[in-house]
Amino acid sequence: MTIPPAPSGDISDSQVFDMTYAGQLSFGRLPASRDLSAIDLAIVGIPFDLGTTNRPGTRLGPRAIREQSTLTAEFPSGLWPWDHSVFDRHRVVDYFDIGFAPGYTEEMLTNTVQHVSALLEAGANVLALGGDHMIAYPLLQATAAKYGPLSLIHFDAHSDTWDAGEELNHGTMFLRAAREGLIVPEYSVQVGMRTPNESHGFNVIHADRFFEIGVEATVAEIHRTVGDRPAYLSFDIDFLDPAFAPGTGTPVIGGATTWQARQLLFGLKGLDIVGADLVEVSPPYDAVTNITALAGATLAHDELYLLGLAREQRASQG
Ligand SMILES: [Mn+2]
Repeated sequence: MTIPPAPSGDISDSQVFDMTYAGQLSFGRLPASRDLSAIDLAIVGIPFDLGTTNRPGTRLGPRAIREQSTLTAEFPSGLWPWDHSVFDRHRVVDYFDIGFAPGYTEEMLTNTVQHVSALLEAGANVLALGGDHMIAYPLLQATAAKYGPLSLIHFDAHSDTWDAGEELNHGTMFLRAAREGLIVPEYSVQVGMRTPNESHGFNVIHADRFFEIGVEATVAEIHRTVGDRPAYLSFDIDFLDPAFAPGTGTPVIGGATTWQARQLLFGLKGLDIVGADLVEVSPPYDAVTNITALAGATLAHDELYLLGLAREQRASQG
């Protein structure tokens, strides 16, 4: 028999690409890059879970989201039902994970600020994958340094504005960020809360009220509150009901469906979203089904579209 010729080319070979269950593990099959001269949108993983007050495991979140993202990114025409592919209109890369020594929280904070600041200074926008919600704090530090005090658009079961003085964890960072002037409560909206806390001046749309007024009125209220101010979009996967997202550290029943979550995100078109995160996916509690990571990957992919549309809007406004 004849021995076939040696294969040529690299591992981006289309046959490998077509296999959703195999191949290179990056968000949406994107190229891995840290070339700051050629990035519009960067996916940045922050595998940190020392800020959680209950069950850990979100350090494994970025990798699990990347794995499920091969399903959301397999269609060349884009993620349904968006009318384009964000990958066609922007240079999107997977910047991969922020490194830090396990146990050294200060190092995570410093390294996150440094990397994200460098990306923002180079003109890119960042979608961060958690990690627990505490990672939003260094992200807000870097983003506010670039864009000024921010509106926060926050989906979550918890308000994360617990008053614990200087203590920084995944339930306190938004009050601390407000006190430090990184975010402005009056121009910020928190949606989905179903745990008790003071509002601290934020516009809080509790889960009960959201179910009462629905997606459309909630979207309208977000637009009214945020206006044309630069906004940071923070999505805690426990905004979803545990039926849709069991794989998270602090689940609370009575949350939204994945469909409602996506409708809410579609409704944010037109807002000047300059930074975003998707946090609190904890794969150890997501065993067998991976549905939490799939929800996380899909919602993160939606957030990427919002970041891209906001870039186009800023460009057209000169
Ligand atoms: Mn949270």
